[in-house]
Amino acid sequence: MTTATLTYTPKSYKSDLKPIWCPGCGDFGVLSALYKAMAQCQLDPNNTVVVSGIGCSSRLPGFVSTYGFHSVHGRALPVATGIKASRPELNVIVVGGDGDGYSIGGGHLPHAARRNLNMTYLIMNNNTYGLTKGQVSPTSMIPRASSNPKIDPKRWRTTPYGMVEDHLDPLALAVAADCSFVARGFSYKPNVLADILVQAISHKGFSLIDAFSPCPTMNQDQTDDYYKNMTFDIPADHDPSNKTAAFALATHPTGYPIGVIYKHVNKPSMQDEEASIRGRFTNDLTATIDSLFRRYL
Ligand SMILES: Cc1ncc(C[n+]2csc(CCOP(=O)(O)OP(=O)(O)O)c2C)c(N)n1
Ligand code: SF4
Repeated sequence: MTTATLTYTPKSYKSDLKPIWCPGCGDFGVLSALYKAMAQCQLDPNNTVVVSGIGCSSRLPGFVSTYGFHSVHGRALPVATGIKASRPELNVIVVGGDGDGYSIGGGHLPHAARRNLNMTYLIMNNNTYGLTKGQVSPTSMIPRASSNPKIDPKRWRTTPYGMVEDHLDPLALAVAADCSFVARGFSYKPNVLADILVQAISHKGFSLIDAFSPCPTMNQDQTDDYYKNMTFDIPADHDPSNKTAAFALATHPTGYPIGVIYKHVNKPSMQDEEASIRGRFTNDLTATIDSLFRRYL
């Protein structure tokens, strides 16, 4: 498509509200990638809804000029599922933080993967609860308490003696749940993230993108430099349809791969299955009515 034929540009999706995130917050980069991806997909704002939970990152729907739903902490996926199930023609994009999506809302993720509704879930992963002042989230990387870490209590105010729980790996969880599209992005690479988003939005089924998005105010350990040093591009010969290879990448021992990790094409969605029931039910009903007519007329 040439630029001249484009109806929507990234600017078309900007709302009148200015983001109130802290200077240096990674969520700015994620938002700019989302604008670019929406323009590349030429999503009609009148047919698009952005749904979020609660958190700094969950403010995002306010900054996008589509329909939006700033819902309840951890409940973005159920709200989005209801919207997509009742209005399948809408483009549904779900956004939020790692606390929102993997902690209080974590139980919804495998079920969204099972239903495989055609929507995209973009998590801004800053490895902490930003809005509520830096408590540990399920992806926090603070040392374990038993390793007697020297943790600066001013930096990690609610965890001065270290973590008492293990952290979880959201990408491994998503691959294990057979989420039909699993990817990782990084807010400091907005063009790469935009490209991943385009692939996710174009994918038929439920797509999860975990995008590292530094929180310089509450997490001074996972900084932009940390993510820059710890991330690497997925090797060109990686086959995302290979679940075993995807799992190995998702659980890489020394770094975090950026790109599409896993893709299950042609996985049926709940709506495909329901359509098939509807067809069979109509046939059965017609046959029953026919036989009743034959018997009594
Ligand atoms: C039911 C409920 N429990 C707790 C809270 C408090 N709360 C609001 S946002 C938040 C965590 C936000 O962290 P995250 O989802 O990672 O988003 P971030 O702010 O880091 O972008 C919590 C615990 C709430 N609003 N509702
Ligand atoms: S507290 Fe962290 S996540 Fe929230 S706006 Fe500030 S930098 Fe971003």
